[in-house]
Amino acid sequence: MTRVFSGIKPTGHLTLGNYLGAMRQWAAVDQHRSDALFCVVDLHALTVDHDPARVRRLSRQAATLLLAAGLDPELCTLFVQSHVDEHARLSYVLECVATDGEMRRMIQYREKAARERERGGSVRLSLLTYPVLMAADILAYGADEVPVGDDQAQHVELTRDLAVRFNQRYGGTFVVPRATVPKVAARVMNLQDPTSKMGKSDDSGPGIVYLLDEPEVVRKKVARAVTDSGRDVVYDREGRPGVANLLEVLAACTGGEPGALAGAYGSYGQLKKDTAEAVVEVLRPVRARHRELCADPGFVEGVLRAGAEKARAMARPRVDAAYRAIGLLPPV
Ligand code: AQP
Repeated sequence: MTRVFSGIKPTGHLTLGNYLGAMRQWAAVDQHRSDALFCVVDLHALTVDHDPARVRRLSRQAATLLLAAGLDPELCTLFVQSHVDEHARLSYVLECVATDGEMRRMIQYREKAARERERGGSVRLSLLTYPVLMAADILAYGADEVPVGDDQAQHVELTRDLAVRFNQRYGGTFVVPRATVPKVAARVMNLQDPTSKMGKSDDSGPGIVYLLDEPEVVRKKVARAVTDSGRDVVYDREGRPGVANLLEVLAACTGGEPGALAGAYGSYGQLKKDTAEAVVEVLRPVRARHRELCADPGFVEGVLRAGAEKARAMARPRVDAAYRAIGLLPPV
């Protein structure tokens, strides 16, 4: 059976981008057709300036929202990365296979490092090595597929390179995974700056729809979305990124196709209204289930405990094999 692994980083409140680009697909498709593992990758949240209490809170919230979005612990394994030591163990070994040039070429590193510097901060070494830890997350489980939004495709490509290189040098240890990117909403853009991705750790609040936003807040954010200078509704990602983003969100929420939807609108106003309502409807059941789960924190904890145990048992043999293959003496 195909094994699928994917993760979500507790660096902020989860967004519509996380939902449409990843979580929805995990719940509706991936967990049903594969042996699937989903992880709150909290170690990755330490790669930028962070508040410890907030990371803990967001980690619990992300796990709760994943369940609210439809992940079923009977069908998949849901756990927190730092609860399974194998991720950090394997990451070090993979650092001995990766090169610093590869790390410095990663687009996300360059963008995030530039942002840190602009804010006058320093860049953590872990931000540079982040893709290696991500490779460890995936390779520890022998995952065949990694469903991600297209912003993460480059990291999965690096994971493939590291797996191939390790296997060639030290013997076949890792499965070489591939990224699977959704056909719609692979990159939901910021409503205030439609040339940038809607990212949960961005500062621009009004441009980001959070999964837990009240319906009125969603309506306001969509109503204020930046559109383009023209008046007619056409689907043109390059020339009209703001309208294209709204059409893509509407299409992702209603099952339509952005180009075809464009023809149905004569004005931006109606497009915004319909997009806002479609988003509110898509998020309604997630918010309702999230409320129920918050009333039963013991359930979420139980899921995470069982998930970590299962994940540990799955990862340990392969990580032990990698340690042996690369030349480390097994414990006596
Ligand atoms: N805007 C987006 N559109 C489509 N997919 C997205 N994803 C994230 N943003 C969008 C997908 O959600 C999954 C989990 O993402 P992540 O939390 O691991 O990290 P990220 O890609 O770095 O997401 P953010 O929200 O932008 O976080 P920050 O701001 O902290 O960097 C992934 O599959 C991702 O592709």
